[in-house]
Amino acid sequence: MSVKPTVVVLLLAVVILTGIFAINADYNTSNREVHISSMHNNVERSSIDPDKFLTNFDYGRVSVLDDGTVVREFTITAEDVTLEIAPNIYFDAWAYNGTIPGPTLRATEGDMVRVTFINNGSQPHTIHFHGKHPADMDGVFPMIPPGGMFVYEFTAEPYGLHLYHCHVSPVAEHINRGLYGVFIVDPKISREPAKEMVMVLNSYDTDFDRENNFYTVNGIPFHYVKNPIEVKRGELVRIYLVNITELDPINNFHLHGDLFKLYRTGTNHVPDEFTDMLTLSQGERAIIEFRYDYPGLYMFHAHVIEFSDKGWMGFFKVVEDGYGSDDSNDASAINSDDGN
Ligand SMILES: [Cu+2]
Repeated sequence: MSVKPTVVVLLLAVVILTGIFAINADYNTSNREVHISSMHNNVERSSIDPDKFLTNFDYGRVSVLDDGTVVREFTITAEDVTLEIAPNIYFDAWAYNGTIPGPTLRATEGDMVRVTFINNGSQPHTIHFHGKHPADMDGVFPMIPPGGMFVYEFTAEPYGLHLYHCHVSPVAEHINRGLYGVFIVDPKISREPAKEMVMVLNSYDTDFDRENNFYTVNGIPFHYVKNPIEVKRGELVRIYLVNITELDPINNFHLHGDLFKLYRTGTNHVPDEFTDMLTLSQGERAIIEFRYDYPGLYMFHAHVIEFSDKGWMGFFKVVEDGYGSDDSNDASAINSDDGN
């Protein structure tokens, strides 16, 4: 007599649980083969802010030693943080200073750089800087445990566009989780004044199956499609471009409507190439410079179409005003006299 209600309850439980698993499976499938639309709303609640990151340079707390050496002190904290990396996609990140990418550190060649690293995360981490420095400042050893601290100190050299990232194994996961940033060393002989910006090409494998689900510039897919970057016709634009994409062997950058001067690793005042296509492997970076001659909306994107379909795409909005271009934006300057 009492069996019938029990069977009903069991059947109901089976139906409900099947529904839950079906929803989960559905979510996982769509997450793995994600195609978010570039027409989606902006991410509103994330601490990732590509507009702020684009032109935000951290020059550190500055002091000068008796011998005239400029000291630049930075503090970087690693932490576990859940970030909204695309509309309604939340990612359990490990991040420097709570965001992806970490802050863009900037010094001039010859400066003393002192970075206090505090690990508030749940995993051991380090900061490995690209550039010249002693072995004990290389950020491979020692690993800094949760709750630990370490001070990295070295002379900023050579001038160029470098990067930093965690070097704890498995390094691919520590990078995929978000532990990287840009390190710019300016030459003592300044570059020409320009509208400067930083672009980090990255990716997220959000389900940890070693296939990337999202590709971005500066942390949020399609951000600069929805929020085009405004530049003036004729003004010199300089981009510090870094590729930290994991799991795919290459990434690239294609500019529409113009060509750019290419300075590989930013370690020379003379451009290496005049082109509209740049392919970078993991950890590679370059400075590019260009001026638009015509107003309008111009796309920039990965020429790997899978990457641009999954978020690596943006627009420059070129507006009238400020036209004063000399004719330095042509190929004739390439490999001419050494301006170094
Ligand atoms: Cu790490």
